[in-house]
Amino acid sequence: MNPKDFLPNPYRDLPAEGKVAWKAPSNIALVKYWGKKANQIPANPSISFTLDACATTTSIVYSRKEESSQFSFDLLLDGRPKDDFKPKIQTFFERIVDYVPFLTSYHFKIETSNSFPHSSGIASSASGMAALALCLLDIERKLDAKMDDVFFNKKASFLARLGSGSACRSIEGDLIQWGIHQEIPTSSDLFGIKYPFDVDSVFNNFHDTILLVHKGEKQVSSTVGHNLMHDHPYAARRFQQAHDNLNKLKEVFSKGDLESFIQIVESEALTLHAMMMTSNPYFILMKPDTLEIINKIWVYRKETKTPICFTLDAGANVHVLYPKSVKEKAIQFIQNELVAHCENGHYICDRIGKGARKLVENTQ
Ligand code: 2P0
Repeated sequence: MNPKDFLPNPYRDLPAEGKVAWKAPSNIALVKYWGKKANQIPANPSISFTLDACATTTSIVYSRKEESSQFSFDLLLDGRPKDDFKPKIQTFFERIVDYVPFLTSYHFKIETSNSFPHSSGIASSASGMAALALCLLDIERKLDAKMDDVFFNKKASFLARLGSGSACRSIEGDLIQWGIHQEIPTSSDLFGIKYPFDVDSVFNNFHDTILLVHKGEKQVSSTVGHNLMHDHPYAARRFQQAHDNLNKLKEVFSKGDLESFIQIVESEALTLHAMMMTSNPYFILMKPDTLEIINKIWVYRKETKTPICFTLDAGANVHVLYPKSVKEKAIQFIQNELVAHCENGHYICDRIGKGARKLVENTQ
């Protein structure tokens, strides 16, 4: 497909008003997206587990306004105006208006809230942009009765990507791949797809316990980090490595090979942070407690042979991944040894999820 396929036919009758609401989950990448080209095109393919508990709920009440090229919207986070988020939404609207041209015909009241605590260091951009994209596309679906679920999910992912790259992996569950890969014929740079190959049942019920090591704002945003991959001395090799790791995962997933899964996932996490440490300017997002946790996981795994591993996002928090079959042991270990490294002892128990869901029937 190409971007033109997402341009709608001219609208006939725009309703006067309406309401939509969606809940979209966050996701955690196994093979990481780090580096991008123009128009939110990823420099390398990635794959992620869709999460369940960490999610954003967004509702939009829309009402007709005078036609003009200006956007008009209010933004509320947890019921309070959140004006510092507005520039990001404005930029998002500018990027997607060609694909959802009704944006200039309405005033939107956007209300949003996250299931995870404020400033937890968990990025809300993936779930937030996914929920917003789904609400907007749902408004368009009311105008185009022919839009089926397959196209709806593709276009929602396409729009979400233009808000935040990783958001395109937060529409569906439970294993989502994004970015062209030679061995995955249906893969696309424009939207995420459900992983199309066999996946052993050991991966069906994976858990992700997120250890909140550092809850403050990070010193370098992901968008800045992505841009530092331009002219990065190791960029070309890193992008190739992501392709190679996706190749290796095909057999790992089909065979349920947890040992190789752990090796690839942990290597991806450390490579992501190695890219940050070797960019110009260089930076470090891990904290001493991040490293303590990693070392303890390694020791525990060696001593007990429990298939438990870590991955990292662009921050200091640690995602501890393990299959459901070892849940009791893993939680015990986390509580006994790892929680002490979390800020105020805080952590979030999450697991693989099935994707976004609609909350309120469109009332127009
Ligand atoms: C990922 N991350 O694959 C990687 C790994 C963080 C670490 O994608 O600039 O918020 O909005 O496209 O998607 C975070 O970057 O960046 C990210 P933008 P995004 O999940």
